[in-house]
Formats: sequence, C-alpha cells, structure tokens
Amino acid sequence: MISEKIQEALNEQVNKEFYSAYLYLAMSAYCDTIGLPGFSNWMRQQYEEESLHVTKLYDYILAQGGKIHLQQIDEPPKEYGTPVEIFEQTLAHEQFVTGCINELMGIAIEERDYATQTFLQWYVSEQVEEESNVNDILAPLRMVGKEGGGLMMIDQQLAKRLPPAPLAPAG
Ligand code: OFO
Repeated sequence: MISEKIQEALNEQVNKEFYSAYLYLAMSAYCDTIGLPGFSNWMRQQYEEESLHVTKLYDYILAQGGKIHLQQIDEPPKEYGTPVEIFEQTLAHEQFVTGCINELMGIAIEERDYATQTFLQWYVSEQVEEESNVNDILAPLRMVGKEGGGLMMIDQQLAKRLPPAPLAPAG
C-alpha cells in the first residue's frame, strides 16, 4: 500500500523518466544528423535505459495497489549544439533527475514509507552511475574539443555501448 501523496510523486517521476527517454531519443536523432553514429548509438541505448526506469516505477506503483496517472510529456529540443554541449546538457539533465529522486526519497521518509524508501534506493545508486558515466565521456570530449581525429575515436567508443539488460520486476 502507498499513500496518495507517494502515488502522485511516483507518477510525477514516471513522467520525468518518460521525458528523459524522449530527450535521449531526440539527442540520438540529432547526433545521427550531424554525422556522429557512435554518439547516436550511445543516446539510443540511454533512451532504452530510461524506458526501463519508467517501467520499473510503473510496475512498483501497480504492485503497491496504486493507480497509474500518465501525464503529457514535454517536447524536447531539436538541436543540441556541439558534441561537448550535447554531453553538458546530458549531465545537467541527470543532475536534475538526481535532485528529483532525492526529493522523492525525502517524501518517502516524511511519510514513513519504508517499502518505497527501499525501492527508491535503487534509483539513488543508479543516479550516481548515470552522472559518473556522463562525466567519464565529458572529460575526454572537453580535451579533444572539435578536433576531428579525437572526436572520431570517441565516436567509435560510444558505438560500442550495448542495449541495457532487463531489470528485475518490482513486487
Ligand atoms: Fe532515469 O536516469 Fe537518466 O534520467
């Protein structure tokens, strides 16, 4: 069982994870159009991962007897600038999501909802990984800037990202 307040907050997070998926799909398309297929692949796999973050929350709400409230998803931008700017926007977005997860955890603590706190712990750890992965790409990207050879090497690395493994179902 979850309270109305937790139910609403979890549904808000479903919407934010949907937006993340949407954002990375738009970034994937943009990277493809500027001739960076490896970047495009990385963003496409990120889209797949965000879709799993959506369904993990969705399954948890249902497993707790809650109601799903699917809300309108905001439109992501069409253009993302240079390769460095693309990943700077990715990092800024993940930092925003980390803040949202922390807010959500704060509500679960206020409500003394221990099951939701345990569930959300997975997202807390996931956000550490998300930010770290992006920082690991941003550092070499900043070093090479727009230099063609270095950029191509990073593109080849990003082309190797594989689809995410399925997540264990909640509840
Ligand atoms: Fe769902 O972790 Fe990124 O946004």
